Amino acid sequence: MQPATVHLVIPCYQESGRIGPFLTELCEVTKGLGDVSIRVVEDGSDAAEAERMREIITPLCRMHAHLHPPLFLPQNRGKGGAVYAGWDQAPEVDWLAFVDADGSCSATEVANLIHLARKQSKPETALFASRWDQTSPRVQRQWKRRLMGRIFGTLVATLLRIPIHDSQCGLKLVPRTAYQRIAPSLRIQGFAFDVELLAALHDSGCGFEEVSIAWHETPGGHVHLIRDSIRMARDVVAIRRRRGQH
Ligand SMILES: Nc1nc2c(ncn2[C@@H]2O[C@H](COP(=O)(O)OP(=O)(O)OP(=O)(O)O)[C@@H](O)[C@H]2O)c(=O)[nH]1
Ligand SMILES: [Mg+2]
Repeated sequence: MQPATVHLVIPCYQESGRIGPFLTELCEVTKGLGDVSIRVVEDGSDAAEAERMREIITPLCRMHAHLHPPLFLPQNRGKGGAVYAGWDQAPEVDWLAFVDADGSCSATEVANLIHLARKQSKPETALFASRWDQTSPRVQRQWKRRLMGRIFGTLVATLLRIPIHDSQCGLKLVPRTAYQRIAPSLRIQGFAFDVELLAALHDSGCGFEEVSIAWHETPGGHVHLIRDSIRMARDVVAIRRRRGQH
């Protein structure tokens, strides 16, 4: 039997300094899996940055047929906007996925989650990588991010009444049919897009599973702990309102 097809998007904003080693490893690790395609979506960085990304990605595309040419968005949309732009390019695969560009979640973890998706016998279940076991030595994060992650996870679970610990981990696999069903309702393009995606999947009857992974924080992150957390908390309240929760 043919393995389920997977399209993996890497959303990037100002990532030329970090993506090279991770993308190289990811291409190597996934080429043996078969029926996995990868696309970098460059989210409206400036022309010099786009050029640097081309210089890194073009030689890798020549070596790996499953690495598609990058998609350059003319304007910055935000992480969610970039993920969705990439997913919309693959309307026929079985699984849509994304992974962060910085390699905090290794290529091996990506391969493990793909294996798990392919073994999945349950109907329509999304796989969300998770750093929920924050005491595990496999999860290396600064204490500030650990704490914020825990507070935000509790906020999401409580306000939306969805039993999740870590909605923000940068690796997820979603059944394509489930995504297409909910795509017209998705509004959030920034860092809280995963929360809206989770809520919409849940409300549409698609299950989800949190899969504990190893995580090694990489310096140079874009998420501003205070400013982005406030924005994201507001987004969670807006999602709750749109769901008609009181
Ligand atoms: N497309 C797009 N991607 C973005 C944007 N900002 C961040 N990203 C991507 O989102 C992913 C996660 O961002 P990071 O910078 O790794 O976030 P972080 O501050 O390290 O936070 P954690 O990884 O959760 O610890 C990376 O692949 C980024 O390139 C944006 O405006 N647009
Ligand atoms: Mg990161």
